[in-house]
Amino acid sequence: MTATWFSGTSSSLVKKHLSQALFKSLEHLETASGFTLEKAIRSGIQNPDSSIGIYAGDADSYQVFSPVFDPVISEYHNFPKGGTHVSDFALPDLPPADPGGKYILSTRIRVARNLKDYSFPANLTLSCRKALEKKIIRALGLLESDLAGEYRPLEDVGKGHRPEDKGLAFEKGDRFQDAAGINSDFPKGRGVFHSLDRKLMVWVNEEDHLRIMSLERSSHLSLVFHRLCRALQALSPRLGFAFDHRLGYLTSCPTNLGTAMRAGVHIRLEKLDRKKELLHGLAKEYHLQIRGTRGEKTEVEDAVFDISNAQRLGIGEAAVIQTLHQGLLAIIKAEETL
Ligand code: CIR
Repeated sequence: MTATWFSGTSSSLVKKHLSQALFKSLEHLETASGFTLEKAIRSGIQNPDSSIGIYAGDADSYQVFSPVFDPVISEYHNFPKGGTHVSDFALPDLPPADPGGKYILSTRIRVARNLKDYSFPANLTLSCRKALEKKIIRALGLLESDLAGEYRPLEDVGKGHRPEDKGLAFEKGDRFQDAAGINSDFPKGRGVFHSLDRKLMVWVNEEDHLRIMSLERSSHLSLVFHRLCRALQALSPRLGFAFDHRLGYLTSCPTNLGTAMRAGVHIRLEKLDRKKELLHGLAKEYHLQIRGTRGEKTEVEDAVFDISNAQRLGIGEAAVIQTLHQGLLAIIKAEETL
């Protein structure tokens, strides 16, 4: 299978940066938790239409297989050789980007986190995934005041047709994650935590150990961000997140490295919907990514766009939010001018 892939036509970054000779020089290596290069690139091999094609099975993968990860990361993130990543959560209060609530429907900021002492989801056994889930549930149970909430195992969500379960569950991963091993034993060992007001949500054992999300129906970016920071401050010392001075927070997919953060809004832009080149120009200027209403690879419905940061590695969290804020102000101004 690997040999056919090397002579095939996949346009993934891993295919571009992994020669057969490099594969041969690394194929005998194993990370601390027994992850191999063959496992790391399985998704790219089984899905030749992958854009990246490689996943990490633990924090050590980024060291042991750095001759292939590094060029993939450099190209995807436009990250220079020898670059470093410094976190910076010191964001001042910002006024809401759309105080009248005319355009922005909601704001959502999520970060991915993995625990440094556990295999990442592509390399987890069922017993390890369950032990990890227990440890995370304990830490989530210690969240206080407005962050306190309830954990629901994914196996139970939807059972009993509780109306409050609506919108809670996450789906089984796609074929790329499936081939990487991320879906193994799904839905066991997975679940969702939510604060009582549902402004904090945590997915446990999806593509990363934790996907921590702060969200609300407003355009108040700094308020949403500061809630997320409070959750991170409480969870981080209890869980010990994998962080590298060069690559930032370590994630299953190299596209999420660095801040591991996606901060975005749902915004209705009826006029810019008919002037897409103007919208895409502004997005480029402010390093933003435009997606369809329901996320990656979906259509724009009712002129509602999902606009979020495109930069993640080599930039601090506060700078990402400030750039998003400035970009949204510019986009709203353009919509109003049209
Ligand atoms: C791929 O290589 O296409 C998949 N493993 C998904 C990569 C993550 N998403 C992305 O590039 N935006």
